[in-house]
Amino acid sequence: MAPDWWKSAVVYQVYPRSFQDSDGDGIGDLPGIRRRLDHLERLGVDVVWLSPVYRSPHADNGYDISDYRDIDPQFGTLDDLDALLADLHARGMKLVMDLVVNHSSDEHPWFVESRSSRDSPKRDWYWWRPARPGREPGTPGAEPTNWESFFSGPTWAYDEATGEYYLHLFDRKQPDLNWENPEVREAVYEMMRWWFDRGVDGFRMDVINLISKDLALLDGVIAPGRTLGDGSPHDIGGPRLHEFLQEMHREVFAGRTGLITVGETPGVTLEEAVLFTDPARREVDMVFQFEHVGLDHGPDTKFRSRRLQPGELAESLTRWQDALADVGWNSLYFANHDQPRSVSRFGDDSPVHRRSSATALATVLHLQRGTPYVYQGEELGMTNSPFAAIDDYRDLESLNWYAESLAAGAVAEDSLWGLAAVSRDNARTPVQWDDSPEAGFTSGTPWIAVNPNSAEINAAAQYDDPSSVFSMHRALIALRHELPVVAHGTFRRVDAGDPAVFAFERALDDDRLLVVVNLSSEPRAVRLEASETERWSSASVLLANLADASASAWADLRPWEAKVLRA
Ligand code: ISL
Repeated sequence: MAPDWWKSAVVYQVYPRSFQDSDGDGIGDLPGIRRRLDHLERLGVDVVWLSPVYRSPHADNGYDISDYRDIDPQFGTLDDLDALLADLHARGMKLVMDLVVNHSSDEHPWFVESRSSRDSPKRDWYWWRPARPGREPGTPGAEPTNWESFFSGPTWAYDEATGEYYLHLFDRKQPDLNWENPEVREAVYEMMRWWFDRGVDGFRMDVINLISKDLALLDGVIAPGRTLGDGSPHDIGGPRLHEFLQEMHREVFAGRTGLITVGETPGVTLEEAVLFTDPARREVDMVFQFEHVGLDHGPDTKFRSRRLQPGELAESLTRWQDALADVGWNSLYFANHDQPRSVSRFGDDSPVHRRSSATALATVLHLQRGTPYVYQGEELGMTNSPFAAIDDYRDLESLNWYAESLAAGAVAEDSLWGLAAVSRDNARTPVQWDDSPEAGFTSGTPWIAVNPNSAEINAAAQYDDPSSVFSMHRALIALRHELPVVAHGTFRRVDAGDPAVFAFERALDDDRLLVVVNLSSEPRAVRLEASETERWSSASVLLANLADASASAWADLRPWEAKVLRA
């Protein structure tokens, strides 16, 4: 197997809680996933990335781990995990686990021991600090820094028993591990080796660019409208980050083959992404960048989002394609368990345009240079959920922000409106398998409501329909496997004379593809330069999302029309 086999692979993300329930408790589980492997095989994906299934109190749906070497009883047992791994391998698919080691759960024995006393041998495994000089410990404003947590409120929790604060960039139940301590690093590496010895094929590394912090722990700037400071310049991309990743590579990956690693790196810049993914540096194979999923965020909070202008998405994607053209590698994604549904956000989920916009987005997703990630339900064109009341939501990020905004005087309807477009729960409703009650997800009551459009949007209705969103993803995935130009070709944006039209060429040796996509709900004219018109004059249609696509590169496009021409 080529060391860069993942360039022609497609990854499918399973969010286990919402994939398939097997025992009627309303929560998806490992035996449930095993039951649905036909779906994944039919789709044609190569790798399954499993969001966390480890033992956890589930403050953040498993991103708060209390035992890295066991499976949470909600999801099954280690035997179930081994069985899933064996099933996937038997079908030629690989399994990637989620590695959440910026923080653990506060219920992890490491943290329990760490908080037990200031003299605990594990005290230094986490970030313990005294109150700000001159301030009464435990009172508002006495936190060691003014940083705001990703999930609202301060990043420091006061521990009365020992009179100090611990750092938590996320929830207070997710204390940050201290990577400065070599014992912490060795414990993580040992755990990773343990999973590799068990047979897993890689890791998706949660917020891996947060593991090194600037030891000065300086206050952050307080933006207009906020009361707490922005800690990100001090806690993202810290001074020892690349050193830690290279050490991890030496300690865990050296001598192992056939693996895949992807770092989740919020706020990563183009320049840093090249450093992370330059193979010569031996850090990770690729990273998730966040530029395109931040374009619609409001200035002070993602919950005051705006609709993108035509062209903004394509421009951002092009920048990343160009920056990693020679060195490094992109991960391609429009959706995951933290983002709203891609068809509702970047497409148009109204009945007229839902299918065409979902397939147009799929065309862009799969045909760029990089490794595509499909998030469960995206291959069906699943939409955001019409949650109406705050009680419909489950995610702590949404619930905390709602409470905070009401406390700051916001009107409830406005805050609900903010949540509706952006809440992570949009992506977490159960997968819609068929038109039966609860969409075939569970025989019980689902932990979060099934989207009421499941009778219309579901897997069973799409398998045999060649025009379905599922069929389009399947065809695009097959194209990556069949044509080296999709996996390995160069990328070049082609000016189509209208910012809403995303046109790009992929080329490898003599093979040339032209991808032309109308990323809007209106018809668009295509105006190519004369040299391009000539270049594509004898092209034919390889794939299209609407019937009767014209083979002319310069033909006008219908709303959300997407086509792939081959020279
Ligand atoms: O969704 C976000 C908040 O607006 C992101 O900033 C998200 O918190 C960030 O991408 C990190 O995500 C990862 O780590 C979190 C976890 O809640 C997310 O589910 C995970 O993907 C903490 O482990």
